[in-house]
Order: sequence, then structure tokens, then C-alpha cells
Amino acid sequence: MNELDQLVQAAKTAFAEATAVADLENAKAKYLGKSGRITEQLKALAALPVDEKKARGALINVAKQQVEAALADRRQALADAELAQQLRAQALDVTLPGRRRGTGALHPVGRAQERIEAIFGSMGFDIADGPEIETDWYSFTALNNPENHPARSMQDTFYVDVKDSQGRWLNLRPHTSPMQIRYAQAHARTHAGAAVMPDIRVIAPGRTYRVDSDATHSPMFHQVEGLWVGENVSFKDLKAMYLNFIQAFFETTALVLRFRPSYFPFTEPSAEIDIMFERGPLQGRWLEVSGSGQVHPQVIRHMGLDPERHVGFAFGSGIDRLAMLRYGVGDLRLFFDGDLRFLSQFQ
Ligand code: 2NL
Repeated sequence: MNELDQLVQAAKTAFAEATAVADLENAKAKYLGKSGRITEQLKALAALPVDEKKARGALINVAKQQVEAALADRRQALADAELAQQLRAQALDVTLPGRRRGTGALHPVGRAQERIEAIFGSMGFDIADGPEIETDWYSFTALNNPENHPARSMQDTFYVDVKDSQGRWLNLRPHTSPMQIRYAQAHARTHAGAAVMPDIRVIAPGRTYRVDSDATHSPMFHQVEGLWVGENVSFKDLKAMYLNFIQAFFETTALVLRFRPSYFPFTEPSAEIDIMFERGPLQGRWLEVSGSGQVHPQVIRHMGLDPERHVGFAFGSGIDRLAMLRYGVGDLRLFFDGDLRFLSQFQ
């Protein structure tokens, strides 16, 4: 091995031994620096006779290029190693499962209410939503409840311990009818003086309150009331509308409906609505699902309408009870205990 080959070999060894960038730069200075060994060789060319200079110069340049290539390789190797080390240090274990948020779901009563709203919406009914804290007038007087009616008593109705700005006692609405009265009044005002008033078709779903608590009654429950007022509406419209609703709600036409005479202060005549499934687990039993009737003339008057011209039909059904029947729930209290073992079955 000649002297230049040995020089290249020595440089390669020195570069290989450098394990840090600073070491490598020191090694470089020893060979390629101002007084490095390759540079010294080039300087020595000056002392050679002219005819030897060219050949010797070419050989030194080859050696120099080999040293530079070795340096570049080593620099790259050190940079690669440093990057690999950095990546190892910052490594993320992407296979670790994340902390998940539990999937929420609508409460079964809320789900039943959404179904009811969608079905009546498709039949052209408005959905009305309003105050749960009401005045005596909207909860009772407008609905033709006499001043001394037991429904007004503190045994049956929750009262609020403060009066409103006009000095009226407030109650937690015992039914959603007050909202229908409010809706009908607004409708009557909007169309006052018009030759023809469009029909009122509205449902009022929501929370209602009564002093009552056992296996089949909760002090807070949900009701949906429906109201249809027009100049040419009859019991057959109520029956067709309710049948259409209840068949859509239970997703079956194998279901019959019966009206049974009853009494409510706000309707005359009044009827209970019973249904019977012709198939399935509830087959053959009459189930009471709603109260209904022709809106009492006094109530029509309280809506701001003329009972000689406007006829109304109304119904009121318990949403909780409809949800129990639809989802096969035996105890009403399960809906309000907040037990996730029960509720998560409705996800
Ligand atoms: C029941 C009885 C009923 C109504 C509710 C009603 C509403 C207005 C005018 C007249 Cl604004 N009536 N609602 C009528 C008949 C029965 O519900 O016990 N439901 C569970």
C-alpha cells in the first residue's frame, strides 16, 4: 500500500472512530484543514520538478476526493443515528386504547315524544311548547274547572310559593292544555276579523305535575294533548286522526280503537280512548290510552273563539304510558330512577 492509500485509510479509520459531530470535525481538520495531512501533501507539490508535478497532483486529488467522500458518508451516518435516537426517544405508542367518552342516548320517554311529534308533524299539526309554571286561569279557569273543583286543591296540584308580578298564584301545570289555550288565543288574535279562520291543529307535549306517587303514577309525568278546531270538524275526524297516530306510533295496523263515554270538565261529550292489539304480547286486551272529547263551548270562548262557529276536538294521552307499552316496560318508576342498567338498554 503506497503512502497516499495509507493516508486515505488512516482518515477513514479516524472518521469511523468519531462518534459525535464535534469529534468528526476535529478529525476532518487533521486531514483536510489548513495544515492537515492532505493539504500538506498539496503544499509539497511546489518543491517537485515540473514534469512530476502533474502526475503527483492527480494522485493527491484522487486521495483527497476519497477522504472527502468518506467524511460525507460519516456525517450522514452520524445524522441518521441522531435522528433515529430522537425518534426512539419521542416514540408514541399508538396502540394504547384512548379514553372514550360514553355514548349518550335519548331517554325512552324523550324518544317516544320525538316519535309522537314526527307523526303529528306529518299530519300537519304544529308542535307547541311553553311554560311549565302556570297561572290558575290557564291551568283551571280556562278549562272550565269550577272554582271549588278538587283538581285545584293542594292535594292534587303543586303550587309555587310565590305570586307572579300581577299577584296571581302560580302552579306547576297539571296537564299541557294551558299551552293549547295559549296557542289557540294567539291563533284567534292573528286571524281576528278574517272571513275564514284556518283550522287550528296543534299538539302540546311536555312535562306535567300532579301530587301522586305510586307504581303507576309519578309526580312528574309527560303528556301530549292534541287540539283540532275548525268550522267543520267532527268526532269522526278525531277518531280517524287518533287511529292514524296510534297505528303509526306502534307501527302496526293490527290494532283497533274504541271510544267509551266519560266525563271531563273541558269537553262535552267526553270519551276515553281504548286500543286493542290483534297480535303480539298485548293481544286481545283493551288498554286505556287517552281521554278525549268535543271542546266545551266555554273553553272555546276562553280561546277567544265563537262556539257558534268553531268546533273543537281534543285528546290527552300519557307519553310515559305510551312509552311503557311500546318498549314493554312494566313499572313506570324505572323511567325516573336514573338507573343506567335500565336506561342503557335504549341506546
Ligand atoms: C286525560 C284527559 C284530556 C283534553 C285532555 C283538552 C284541551 C283543551 C281543551 C279541551 Cl285546550 N280539552 N284536552 C280533553 C279530553 C281529555 O285528557 O286524562 N288524559 C290522560
